[in-house]
Amino acid sequence: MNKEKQRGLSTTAIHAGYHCDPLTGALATPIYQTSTFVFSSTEEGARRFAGEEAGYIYSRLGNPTVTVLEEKMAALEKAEAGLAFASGMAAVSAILLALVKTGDHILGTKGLYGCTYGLLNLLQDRFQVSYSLCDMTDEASIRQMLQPTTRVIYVETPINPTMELVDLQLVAKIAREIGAAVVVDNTFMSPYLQRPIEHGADIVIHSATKFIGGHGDVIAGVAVGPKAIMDSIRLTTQKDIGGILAPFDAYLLIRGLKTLGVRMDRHCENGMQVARFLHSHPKVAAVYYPGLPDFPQYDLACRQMDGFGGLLAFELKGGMEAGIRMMNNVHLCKRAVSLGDVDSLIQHPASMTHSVVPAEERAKMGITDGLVRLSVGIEDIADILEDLDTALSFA
Ligand code: LCS
Repeated sequence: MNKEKQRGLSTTAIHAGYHCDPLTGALATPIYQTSTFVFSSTEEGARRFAGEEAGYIYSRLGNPTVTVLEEKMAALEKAEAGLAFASGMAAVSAILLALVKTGDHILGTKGLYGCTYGLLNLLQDRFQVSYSLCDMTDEASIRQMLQPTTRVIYVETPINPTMELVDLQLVAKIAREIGAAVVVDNTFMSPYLQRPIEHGADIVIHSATKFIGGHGDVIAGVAVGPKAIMDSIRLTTQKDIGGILAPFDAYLLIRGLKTLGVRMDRHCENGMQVARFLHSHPKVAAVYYPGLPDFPQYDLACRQMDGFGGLLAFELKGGMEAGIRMMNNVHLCKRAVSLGDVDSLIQHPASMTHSVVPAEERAKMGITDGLVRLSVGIEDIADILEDLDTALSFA
């Protein structure tokens, strides 16, 4: 590992991957808004295409601004290499398509983001890659669901939106026994709060749209992992499907990453205060936040995560109707999907992010019709609590 890996995460987020422009001294990463790169000779072009010489060719194959982001994310996740994509789903699909072929099996966590669930169904229906979803809180149930053809164990932890956790070391141990790859979607935590590779995961994916960007102004994805695998994906499912990230969007993410540490600390502080407030509110039936001592996997959260984050889900005693009334009466918190922004965002998974999942599957995932998800932003906590308190008076 290089020197960046020894530094603190906030320092790494600011400095990794870029050391000021050698030509101009520019402190901020230049946006290389170019589709192609000029070769100094025909032979040089040929050598680059043959992989005999490093250097840029065409921005679908690599771009200097995007490279800075990829190196930052790899350094933060303690991975060897990274790849940036046009969206989180572009990252998820490029990784899964690179790892499986017809006849293989993917074992996923009991709950998954709605579009990831949609992709698994597409792979099954169109390409005969089967999948099963499994309660990974229990070793026996993981082992029971394995098949001889299981090539990938695909994990969200915390799971969107139920906040259930998965013990990454346990999953990695089982995966090693059967030679399967562990792919972890770390979107809910960011590398500041959880680094799955330290727990044995092979590949980590982010919807960088969320905490990595942090400001709600870019759709993007990142995957990091072993260099050999990332190099091969760059030349196959990334290059040939083509869901690559634009240089300006990479710049926005690089800029967002510079404040990752301070933003995440504040998300954690505010998340904990909102969780406590909801937990003691007479109209709230249940709060799902890993930082509450009565959260069923509180011990695992303390072991695996460096903070509890800004995401939580809750149910009201008045069920779905009360939830709708509450959501219709927030003002500071915005009714919107997405998460991890500086703005607080509230949404209803059953009718929004997970509406593509059939009702009976949603029930198995633990997504009740009354579940509300809140991504707690970094506004002043008194203002967030006041907004929620007022909205709850309508519930
Ligand atoms: N993985 C997770 C855990 C996600 O939450 C999302 C998006 C994705 C992958 C896909 O990333 P995208 O392509 O949107 O960058 N989650 C969303 C959500 O919960 N609300 O809106 C989008």
